[in-house]
Amino acid sequence: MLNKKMEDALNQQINREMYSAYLYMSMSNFAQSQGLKGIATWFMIQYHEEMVHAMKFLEYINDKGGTVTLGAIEKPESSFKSMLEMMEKTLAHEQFITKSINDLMDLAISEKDYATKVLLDWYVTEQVEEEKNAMDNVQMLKMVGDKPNTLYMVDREFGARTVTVPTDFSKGVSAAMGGA
Ligand code: OFO
Repeated sequence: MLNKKMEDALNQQINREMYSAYLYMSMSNFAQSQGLKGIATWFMIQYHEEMVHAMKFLEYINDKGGTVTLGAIEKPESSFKSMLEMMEKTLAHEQFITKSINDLMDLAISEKDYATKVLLDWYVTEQVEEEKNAMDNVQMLKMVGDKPNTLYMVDREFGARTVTVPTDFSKGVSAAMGGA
């Protein structure tokens, strides 16, 4: 059983993960509109990662006999001054998500909800990677300069990213991730 406080907080986090997916879908679309197909690919893969984050919480609530409550997803920004600004906003968003996961962890500990704490350990580790990726991207864009001709060169590098997470949740996200 999940207590109500924990259940509400996990449901709120599903919404935040879905917003993350929506935000990165929007960023991908913006990159596409600027002719930067590689950056668009990078953000679509990020979208898939966020869907996994959301689905893992959803599946966990169901596994614990709780109730999943889906809320409205906020409208994401759809236009950016530059690719650098978009990446800086990605980093700021990931820092916000890290804080949100840490708050959930504080709650799990104070509620002595050890099962949820084990689930959250996965997200704590994941957020280290999420922030690192965003920081690396910001640094790269600062180094090469945020001009169309140099962006064209790094665009291929962004486009080399491949999907490493499941994209088919029809049999559940845990099954798709091999029980992880
Ligand atoms: Fe990008 O980590 Fe989930 O939201």
